[in-house]
Amino acid sequence: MSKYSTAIDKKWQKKWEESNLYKFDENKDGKKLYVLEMFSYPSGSQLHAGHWFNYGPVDSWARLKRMQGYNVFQPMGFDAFGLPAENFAIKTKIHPKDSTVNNIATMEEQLKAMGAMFNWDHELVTCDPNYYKWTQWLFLKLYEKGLAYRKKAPVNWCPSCATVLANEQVVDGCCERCDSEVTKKDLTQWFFKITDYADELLEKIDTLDWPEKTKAMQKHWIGKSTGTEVTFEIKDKDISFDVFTTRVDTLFGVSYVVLAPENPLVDKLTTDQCKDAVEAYKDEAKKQSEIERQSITREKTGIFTGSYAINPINGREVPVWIGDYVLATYGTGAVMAVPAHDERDFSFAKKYNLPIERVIEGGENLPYCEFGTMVNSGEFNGLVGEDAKSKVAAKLEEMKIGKFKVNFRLRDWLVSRQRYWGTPIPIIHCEHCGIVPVPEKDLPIELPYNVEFTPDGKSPLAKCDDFINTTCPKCGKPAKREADTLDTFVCSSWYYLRYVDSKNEDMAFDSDLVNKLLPVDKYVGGPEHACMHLLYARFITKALRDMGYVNFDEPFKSLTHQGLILGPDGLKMSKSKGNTISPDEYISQYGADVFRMYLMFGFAYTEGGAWSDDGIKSVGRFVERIERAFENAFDFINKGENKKTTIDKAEKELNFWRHTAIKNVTSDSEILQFNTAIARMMEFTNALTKYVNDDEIKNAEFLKETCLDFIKILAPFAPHFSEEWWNTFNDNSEVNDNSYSVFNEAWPKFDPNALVKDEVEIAIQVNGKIKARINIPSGLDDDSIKKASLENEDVIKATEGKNIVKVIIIKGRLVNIVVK
Ligand code: ANZ
Ligand code: ZN
Repeated sequence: MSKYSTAIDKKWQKKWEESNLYKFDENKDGKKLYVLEMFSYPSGSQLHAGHWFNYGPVDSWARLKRMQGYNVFQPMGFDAFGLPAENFAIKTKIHPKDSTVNNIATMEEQLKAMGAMFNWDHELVTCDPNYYKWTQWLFLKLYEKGLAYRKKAPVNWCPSCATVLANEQVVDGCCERCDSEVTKKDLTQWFFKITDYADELLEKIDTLDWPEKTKAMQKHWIGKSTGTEVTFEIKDKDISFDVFTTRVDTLFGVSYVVLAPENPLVDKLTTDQCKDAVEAYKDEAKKQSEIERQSITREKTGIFTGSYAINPINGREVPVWIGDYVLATYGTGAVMAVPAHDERDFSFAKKYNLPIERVIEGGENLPYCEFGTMVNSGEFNGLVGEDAKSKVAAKLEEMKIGKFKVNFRLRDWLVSRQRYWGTPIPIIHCEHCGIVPVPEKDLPIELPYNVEFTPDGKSPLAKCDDFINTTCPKCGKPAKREADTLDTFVCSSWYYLRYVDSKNEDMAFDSDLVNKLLPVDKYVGGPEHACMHLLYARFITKALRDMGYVNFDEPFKSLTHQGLILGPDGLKMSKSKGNTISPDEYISQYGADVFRMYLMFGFAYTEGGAWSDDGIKSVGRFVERIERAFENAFDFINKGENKKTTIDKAEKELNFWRHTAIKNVTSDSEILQFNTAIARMMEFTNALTKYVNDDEIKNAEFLKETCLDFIKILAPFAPHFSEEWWNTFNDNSEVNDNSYSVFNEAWPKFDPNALVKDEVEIAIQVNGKIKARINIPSGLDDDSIKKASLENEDVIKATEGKNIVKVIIIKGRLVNIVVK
C-alpha cells in the first residue's frame, strides 16, 4: 500500500500557500513566461476530467519551466457571465449570481486540490463589477474609435435562447448552445468592426505557432477572395448594378444574372407582370436560413424579374433573375451566371432552360470549372488563367465598368444580447441627444440584482425601471439606458490582459506591465474556439494596440489544443449517458498526483482518448514502486553502512538510465509529449529498484544524488509526492525560508558521458545470416570493428575458403560480411 495520499497533497498545499511559494514577482530573475490555460466557466457540474486534462499537464509544464529558471506567470479565473447560469436560474429559481458565486467557491477548492501553481493573487471573475467595469471601458474605447456601432440588420435569432447570436455562434444553421434552428430577424444591434482588421488577422496568422488546422479554420472563416466588380446596365431603364466575380475570364459566357431576393434593386427591376410571382418567391426565401441557401446539394430555385441586363463586354441582353442561392450579405448581392463553368449556375440553367455557352476550353463535360483557354471571347481568345483574368479586368477598368475588388467572408461581430446575465452596455439613449456613451467616471454601470429575467425576446433589463431610467449625461433630461448586455465573448476577449494587473482600480491594466508580460507564451485550451474566442481576442489586441494601450500585435504566440478525454466506453462524456468520470472520487482514492500522472501517461496530450480504470491503477502502482525504491534507498543511506567510493559497473548502469531519463523528460516535456517522458521515468525506476535491491555494497553518496535527481525530474509531474520526498531526503525540518521546496531547485542537466555505454553488443552476419555476437568497446572505429569481426572464430569458420567481397558496418548494431 502506498503511503502517498491526499493527506500529503493537503500538507504541501497548505505549506505552499503559507510560504507564498508561487507568488508572482515580475521583478524576479529569469525570463518571463506567461503560461495560460483557457479559464473555465463556473457551472454546476464543476471541474470535470476535461478541465483536469487542460490544467494538470500544463501546470506540470509550467513547473518544469520554473525549475529551468523562467519567471512563470500562470493565473486562473472564471468566465462567469453567460447563458448557462441564466438558464439554470430559470429552471431552479436560483439567481445566476448566487449559483455562480457558489460554483466558483467549489471550483476554487477543486483547483486548489489539483495543487497547481496558479497565481491566485491575480484571480479574476468576469461577472465581478471590478472586472466588467473595464469590459465597459473597452466598449467605450471601441465606440470612440468607431469600432463599436449600432445598425439595423437581418441578424441570427435563436428562438429557444431568445437572443441574437453572432455568426460565429451559428453552427450548421443551428444555435451553438442549444442546437435550435436559427432564424433571421431584422433588429437594431451593436456590432464590433472586426472587419477593419480582416487583412491583418489573415496575414499575421502565418506568424503564429498554432496548430495548422486551427490556422486553416480561421483563414477560411475570414475568407479572403479577390476578384472583379463588373457593372451591368438594365435595358431600357436608368438602372445599373455591380456583380462580384472571381472568374472575370468567363464574362463572355454570361447567360443570365441573378440577384439576391433581398437586393433592394429587385422592386425597381420587377415588371408588373412578374410582380406577384416575385413577391411570393421573396416571402418563401425569407424562411430559409443562410446555411440552407448555401447548401450545395439543395436544388436551386429562382424566378424571372421581367427585366434584361446588358453584358458590358459583348452587348448581349441577358435575363435578370432572383434566386436564393445568391446571398444578400456577400459581395454585391448579385452574380453574373456562367452555367458552362460554374456548378450552381449550371444546375440552375438546366432547371430553367437557360442557355449554356462554353467560353473556356478544357474537359469534355460541363460545367468545366478549372482554368483553361478562353474561346468564344472575341479579342481575348487564346488567353489562359490568371493572365486571362487580368487582361479582361484591365479592359473593363479602361472602359470604366470594372474594378479590382477584395471580399471577405468575415462579418462584423454582433455583440449585443437580449439577456440578463451579462455586462451592461454603457450607453444611454436620449430623445434629444441620441446615443450618448456613459462617461468613464460613471463606470461601472452595475447589473441590478432584482430583475425578472425569464426570456421573452425582450431585454430583461428594459423591464427594470430603476436600471433603465436615468438622465442624459449631455443635456440632463430623462433618458434610458441601453437594455442589452454584451456577448460573453467580449469578457473573454481581453481577460489575458487584465490578469497581469487584476486588482487595478484606476485602469483596465497598466500598459507597461502588460507590455512586459505579454504576449502569452503558451496558451492551451480546446479547439472549439478557433473562430470565436481566438479570433475575437486577436482583434481586441490589435484594436488596443492601435489605441496605444499595448505594444504587441498578437495575444497568443504559441497555442496547443489538448485532446478530449472520453468516457470508458469511448464516447464523449455526458451525464445522460452515465459515462462521466468524477475527478474528486479518484483523487480521494489515489491522490491528485496519481490522477494527474495518469492523464499525462495514459494519453497523447493533443489527442486524448477513452478513460480506463486499469490505466489509473497501473499509474498508482508505478508511484508505489517509486516509493518503495526511495524508501529502501533512504534506509540504506541512513544506516551509513557503506563507504564504497568507486563507480563501477552497477553505478554506471543506473547512471545511464538516470541521464537517459533526464535527457528525454526534458526534451519530451518541452513539446508536451508527457507520455513518453513518464515512460523514461519508469525505466529509471526499474534501474533504481534493481540497484537498491542488489545485495552488493552500494555507493551511498551516488545513490542519494541519483534519488535527488529523480525527485527533481518527477516533481513537475507529481508535485506533492516529490515535495514530500525532497524534504525527507534533505531533512528540511529546520528550514525557515522558501529554500525547502524542490520547486526552487534548478532542473538537472544530463551528462552526455553517462549516455555512452562502455561496451555494446553487435551481431556479425555472413551473407545476411547471423554467425556471432561480440562485445566491443563503444565508439570503436570502423577499421577496428572490421578487424575484431574477422578475428572471431565462428566468423573464420563461416568464411573459410571464400572470398570476402565487402564488409558493411552499421554502427553500434551490426556487421555484415559479404562472401563469394
Ligand atoms: C461568375 C463565375 C463564373 C463565378 C465561374 C464563379 C465561377 P468566392 O470565391 O467565395 O468569393 N458569388 C458572388 N457573389 C455571390 C453571392 N452574393 N452569393 C452567392 N454567390 C456569389 O466566390 C465568388 C464567386 O461566387 C463569384 O464568381 C460568383 O460567381 C459567386 F465560372 O462569378 B462567380
Ligand atoms: Zn440628451
